[in-house]
Amino acid sequence: MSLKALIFDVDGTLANTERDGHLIAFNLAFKELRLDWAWSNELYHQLLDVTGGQLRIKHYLKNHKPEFECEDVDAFAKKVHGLKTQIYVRLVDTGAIPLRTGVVRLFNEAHKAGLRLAIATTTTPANVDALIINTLGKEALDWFEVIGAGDCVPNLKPAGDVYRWVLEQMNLAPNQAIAFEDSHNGIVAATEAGLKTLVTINEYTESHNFDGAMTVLNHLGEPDTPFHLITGDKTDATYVNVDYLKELYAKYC
Ligand code: XBP
Ligand code: MG
Repeated sequence: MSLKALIFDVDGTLANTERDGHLIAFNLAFKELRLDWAWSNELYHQLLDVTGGQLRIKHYLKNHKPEFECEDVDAFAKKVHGLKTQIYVRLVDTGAIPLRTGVVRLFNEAHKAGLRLAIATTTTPANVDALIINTLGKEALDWFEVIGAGDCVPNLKPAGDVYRWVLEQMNLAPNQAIAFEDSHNGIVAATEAGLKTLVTINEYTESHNFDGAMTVLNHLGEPDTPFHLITGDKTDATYVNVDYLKELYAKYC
């Protein structure tokens, strides 16, 4: 067996979309709907334990606004979330959210090396398209053979469904690919699908448990911006490139 594919999470892994996009969009949607809710960064940090925007809204209602009167919680969450998605896409369309360190370089190198690329996320498909188009250009959508998003499977992460779905679409076994994640829920999902994972942390996930990760880094790094190894075997690599991925693959997959 050899390494054939790289499967990327989106939120928190490709870009800091949670802090710079989703949180802002949720709050703007609340305002537009005249809800006197304002999620702070601290609260959002906690709410991120629940993946998926609609589920997050319902969780918030149940646990933080039990007095809120609503006949049909599902329909209400859908309405708020629909508006939030429109606002999020508009925000991404302004170019406000760059990709994280090393992401563009790694996509290019992997693409050139013939590795197959895919996405496995719990977010809404329109959000993924907007991020890719606005950071890499429309043609980059074709770099991703499969985009598995929140609408493809019944159970969101930490369930392994989206990773299993992506592997099935690509006709790959789990030990032919590597997953890229930033969160505990993400690594649990990838591991449940049988994948080995490289983790890049961010401000919301730095204290998460990443047991089972091949390696945990602060970011993917660049030739002039080395990554910081948080956990994992020592390596001569200073940034994540195809050679380093092959080194990890040979050791763990
Ligand atoms: C991402 C999420 C998403 C986003 C919001 O998790 O939990 O819910 O916060 O997206 P992961 P939507 O990075 O593990 O895929 O509002 O479109 O659901
Ligand atoms: Mg994530």
